[in-house]
Amino acid sequence: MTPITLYHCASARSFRVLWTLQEIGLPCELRMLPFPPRVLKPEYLDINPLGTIPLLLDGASRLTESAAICQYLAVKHSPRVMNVEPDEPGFADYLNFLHFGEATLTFPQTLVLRYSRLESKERRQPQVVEDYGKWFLARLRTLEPRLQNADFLAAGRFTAADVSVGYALMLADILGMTLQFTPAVAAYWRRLQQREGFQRALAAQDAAAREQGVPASPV
Ligand SMILES: N[C@@H](CCC(=O)N[C@@H](CS)C(=O)NCC(=O)O)C(=O)O
Repeated sequence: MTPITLYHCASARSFRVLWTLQEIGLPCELRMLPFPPRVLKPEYLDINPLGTIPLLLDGASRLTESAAICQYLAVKHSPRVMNVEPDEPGFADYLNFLHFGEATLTFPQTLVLRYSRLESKERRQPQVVEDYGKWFLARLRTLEPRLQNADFLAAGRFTAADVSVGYALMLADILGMTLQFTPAVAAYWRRLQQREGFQRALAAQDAAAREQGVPASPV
């Protein structure tokens, strides 16, 4: 059987996929790229014209959206564990938070990252950083009441929805925003980081980055 191949940059959104693979215990060929690949590894555009990561190849299947890939892996390989089935009470919450992680939380973070770190000094935009930082934190706060009453976001267990939202918390940590987390969100982030699957994903990206001569730290 052809192994699953994941194209990944250290601690970028593709970490969601690596984390899911580690939680499920699925082997993959991890191909590390420098960030941004379209500039630092232009031949990657031949494989993925979008130039973005993640890219997951699984036989004839080819996916480029991190939340969709987590859903794909969970439904195929982890029914009733990482995936929540339609007949379970947490199904709607599961899908909602799986997509909330990327579409609602990571979107404003991307603007913060870009205009505080990725752009050249002259093109940085402190107002954008402040406005979209507040936007992110306001949306994140909506999780507080839910996490005061539950350890995880859906179905009373750790699922791919937690990976999706958990990655947004990881990116917020990289961006230095954890002091602004509300108490239950902060405790949730501590809980997620203690998971063996999360630790294994960090170790796997570090080892692969070293072996492949790619930066192991995020931008
Ligand atoms: N919605 C997509 C976004 C993919 C994306 O924009 N990835 C970023 C890294 S976090 C990227 O590859 N940026 C490099 C670029 O746009 O050139 C997902 O969730 O996977």
